[in-house]
Amino acid sequence: MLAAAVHAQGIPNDPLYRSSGSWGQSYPDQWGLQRIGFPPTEPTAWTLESPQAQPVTVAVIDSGLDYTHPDFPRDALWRNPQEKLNGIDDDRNGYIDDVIGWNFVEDTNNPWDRSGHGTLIAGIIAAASDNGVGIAGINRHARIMPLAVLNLAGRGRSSDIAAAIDYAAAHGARVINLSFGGEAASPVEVQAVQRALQAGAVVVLAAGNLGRDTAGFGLANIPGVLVVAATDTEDQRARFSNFGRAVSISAPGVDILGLRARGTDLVRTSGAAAYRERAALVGSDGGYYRASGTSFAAAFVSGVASWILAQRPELTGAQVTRMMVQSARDIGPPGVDPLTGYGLIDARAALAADPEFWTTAQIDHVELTLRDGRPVVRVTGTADANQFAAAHLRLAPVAYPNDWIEPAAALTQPVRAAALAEIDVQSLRGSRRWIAQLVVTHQNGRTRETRHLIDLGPAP
Ligand SMILES: [Ca+2]
Ligand SMILES: [Ca+2]
Ligand SMILES: [Ca+2]
Repeated sequence: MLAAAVHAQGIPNDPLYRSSGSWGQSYPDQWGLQRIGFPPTEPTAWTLESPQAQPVTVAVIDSGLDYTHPDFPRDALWRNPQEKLNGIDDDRNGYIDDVIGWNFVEDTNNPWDRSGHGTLIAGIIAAASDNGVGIAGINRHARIMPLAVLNLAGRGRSSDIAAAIDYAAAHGARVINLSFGGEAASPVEVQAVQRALQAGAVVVLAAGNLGRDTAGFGLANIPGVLVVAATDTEDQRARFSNFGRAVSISAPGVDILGLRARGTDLVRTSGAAAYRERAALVGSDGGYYRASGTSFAAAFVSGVASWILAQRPELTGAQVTRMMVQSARDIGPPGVDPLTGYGLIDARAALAADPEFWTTAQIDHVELTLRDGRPVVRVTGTADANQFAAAHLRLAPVAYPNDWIEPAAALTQPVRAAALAEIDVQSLRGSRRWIAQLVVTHQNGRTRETRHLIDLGPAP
């Protein structure tokens, strides 16, 4: 009864969840978890949990998992119900004795984590919560399916990655976490991700840590993939985080605390310069570890996706993806922006979101062209919603960003990847540089905006 009362209260008792400054920093040790809707004070998202919550399988396609970690619950490890440890491929899936997953790197049934990367991710999602030990994970209903594809250097063969994605989808993973950026993806990987999406999985992809635009990246540009950028404690895009039109959403990715796989020192292994050995270890027994990267931002999104599916198993992967994206809290440049996407993931808002609701405000490009021999600025993009009411395009001089003009008529019909407006250049005298703001209004009154710079170049 006591445990039930504690859960009803919703605030876990894990010491590193409640502490701050354990490595001399000014913020809570699990600041990221707290920032996305799970703070240690009411209202916290955990209090919204359904008493009928169901287990949810989450494939962590990564470096493996230390499944013996004392703060990783035994029942948070996925089990293959059709496989026995007997030297026989009982379920005839091509993998002998794959009782808890598979190690594609070593071609064994032991997805042990040698680098520590995958264990950090798994712990963010599913570390034991409210057990009085260490950290709290997001979702105590998550069942982690560890599929090892990354070697010590963090690299994986595309054939292994594709096979692991197929394995995850075939064995009922409702969430697939891919924390390896994936700038150059082979067609086999792209096709495997497309199959997983068609099978109804939520596919979460780290944007990557090169500080680059993800335009042209193989996996990031597959429609339906959730691409996650990393933010810092000020809700700013982390400097290392990749960015671009493909970014869907943001989540904390700086100084993130997780489980340390036994014997690992991830930052050292990844070759960071000026790293003092064991400096990232946390806890008297070194059982915890802190690291930065979009990998861990992706883990937060996977954790929230699985947490929503635990409460509402009837939802499709596309619905869960939409609920998280559409309910994200706007950060960075106003509206949808290429640095942070729709904004910071918000677990409470995502669970409460209407699974059908969506609005899109997107400016693809701006060009100077001629219409009936007169110079015009053509603004192309998408203004749409599941229940579209109207869209407005407004302009303000860069030097006077509050002096909005509305040089074109409001849109009363949705526009998809077509001209939103053609603005007579005559109406843009007075400034060569303008901020264009597209605001889409849903029939429920909610709005979505995005902005784009219009540069007319030097004065003629
Ligand atoms: Ca098998
Ligand atoms: Ca714990
Ligand atoms: Ca924004």
